[in-house]
Amino acid sequence: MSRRLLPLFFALFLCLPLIAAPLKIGVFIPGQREGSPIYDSLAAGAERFASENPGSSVRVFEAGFNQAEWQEKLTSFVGSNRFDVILTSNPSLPDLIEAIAPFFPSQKFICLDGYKTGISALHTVLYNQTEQGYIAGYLAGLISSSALPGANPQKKAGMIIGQHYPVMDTLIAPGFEQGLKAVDPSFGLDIRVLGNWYDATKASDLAKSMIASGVDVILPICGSASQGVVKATKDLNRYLVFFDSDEYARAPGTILGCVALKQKELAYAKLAEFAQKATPWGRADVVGVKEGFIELLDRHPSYAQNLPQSIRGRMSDLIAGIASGALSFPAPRL
Ligand code: RBF
Repeated sequence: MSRRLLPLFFALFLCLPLIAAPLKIGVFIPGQREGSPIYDSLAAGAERFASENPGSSVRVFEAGFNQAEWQEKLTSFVGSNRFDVILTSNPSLPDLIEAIAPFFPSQKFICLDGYKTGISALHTVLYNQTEQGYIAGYLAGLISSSALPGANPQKKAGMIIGQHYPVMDTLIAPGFEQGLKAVDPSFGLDIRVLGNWYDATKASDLAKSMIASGVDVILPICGSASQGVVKATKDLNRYLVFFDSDEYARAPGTILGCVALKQKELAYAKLAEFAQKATPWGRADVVGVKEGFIELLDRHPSYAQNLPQSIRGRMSDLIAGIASGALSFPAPRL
């Protein structure tokens, strides 16, 4: 080696321990990627990580809608492949992971949208969905109380949910209701349960029936079935607020606000942390607006075009209050 190259060689050698080894990533989707942005963004975050880290690979497995099969499918996904880490997302996954972890002692798991402490093979990150629900509820309350053409004087908002689950019943729905009542304590919340995460026809019927009873703003949390809610609400000239991702383009003028989770960014960040061997195993974290993982998408042209300045101003004040800590929602524990 020439003398001129020697310093470069030593510099590279010293840097080597800092360069993370390529990762084999398994992404377990408890449902389907299509139509559920929370899952699609999870996989997209892993794919971005792999594309930026040469030698890394991602395998995405969709376990489908039959929840009774998830345990077995997770077991065979873990058993049939040698992944450095399994990345997943769902509040019901930590319990399934806890049950199978003892059979795969070297397997590590990262679960977003879940919460469990004390499992040394598992790190979870939950979104503060009381906060997310509150932001969506406050916006829904302002829309319903406004002079917009689809709003009526009745103080009624709705949710169409895939099923009941603890995060829904103790964080999201109470947060949404609190947000509505912060606008006007007389607001009532009508919650309808679909019973699955894909039946768009039934979801459309539920939306129509809610609208007939006086609901003028709906928050759908029902996976790909939300297509039916969008159609019914658009046809009947009422309004939607959305969770999880940027949905404005699906029905401009009907979808008036989106309170997004930065799931792709969180998936990417957690894989980068894993690659640096810095994952806090056994720990359950909670993230929200302050940490940058919950965001009201208020810079989209649709938002400014369809909402009056009076509503946008009150929403900016709310977000500023949460960001400064003036308004805070206790970090939930499940
Ligand atoms: N959300 C979806 O968007 N699509 C789904 O298929 C889906 N399936 C779920 C299954 C179970 C058992 C549970 C507990 C939640 C599910 N969610 C689903 C809701 C998801 O975890 C999250 O609460 C919402 O996306 C709101 O952020």
